[in-house]
Amino acid sequence: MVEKLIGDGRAEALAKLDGWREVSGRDAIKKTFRFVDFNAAWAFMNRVALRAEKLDHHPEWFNVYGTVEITLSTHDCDGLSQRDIALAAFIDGLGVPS
Ligand code: H2B
Repeated sequence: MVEKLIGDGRAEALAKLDGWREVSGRDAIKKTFRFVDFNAAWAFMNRVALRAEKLDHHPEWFNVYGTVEITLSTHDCDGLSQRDIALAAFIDGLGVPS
């Protein structure tokens, strides 16, 4: 079972991320990315997808043309875990505009 992030550990983990917001009504974080066109958005999604497969941790996402909205949550603990933080940090590290 994956451990849910709570309390100080959760606050510390979230503080390391860039621009991710907590989703209201569920235990998840979300960030929106904007690209010049669909091609750029898809290239980004491909990079995230390859990492998600490697981590065995997958995003919930929504794409329209150059916009990609990503929601991260851990289904195995029905909330936020270190796995979400790791994937979010990887995505931040790609250095794309948000
Ligand atoms: N992704 C996310 N976001 N949460 C999970 O709990 C999860 C996952 N679990 N990807 C993984 C796959 C699990 O279902 C497999 C069996 O390891």
